[in-house]
Amino acid sequence: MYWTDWNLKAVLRANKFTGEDFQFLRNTTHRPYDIHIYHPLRQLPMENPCGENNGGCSRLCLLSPTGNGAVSFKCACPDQFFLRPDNKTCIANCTRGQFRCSGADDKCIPKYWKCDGEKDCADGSDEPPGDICPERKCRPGHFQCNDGHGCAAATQLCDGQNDCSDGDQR
Ligand SMILES: [Ca+2]
Ligand SMILES: [Ca+2]
Repeated sequence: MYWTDWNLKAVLRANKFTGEDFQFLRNTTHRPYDIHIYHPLRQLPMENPCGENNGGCSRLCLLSPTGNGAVSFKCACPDQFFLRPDNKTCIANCTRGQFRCSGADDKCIPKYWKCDGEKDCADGSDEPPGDICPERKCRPGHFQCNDGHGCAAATQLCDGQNDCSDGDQR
């Protein structure tokens, strides 16, 4: 038998016939409200179309009943992403003020994170090697003015104060 105890703040178990094998399964910080049982015998036998390769979905694979007992699925995307017409792949919905990371890590970052000296995309595409980024003179994470000298913190961007000699601050 398994139960929750509000005084002990724990999930417990014991033999339901003899009371033996009393055991703390887990101590909890708060009073545990209920417990859920997951066991293969409690599951309806079914094929899991999301089980292999995430159903071919790039992000979320959601199961849904069909009505005739079979299970269907559809791909879905988190917030700030939209589903491509292939109904499988999610694309980051980047705005003009954002930079799109390439590679498998399709996400949007603020444009000024590009060439800011810190790797923000998993594949580092925001900090490309070679001469694409101007030489860094500012601290990592700071905006570097186009003149190559001035630096501005994120809080100084577009705040109405000109912190670059050329006035360039996106
Ligand atoms: Ca960066
Ligand atoms: Ca400013």
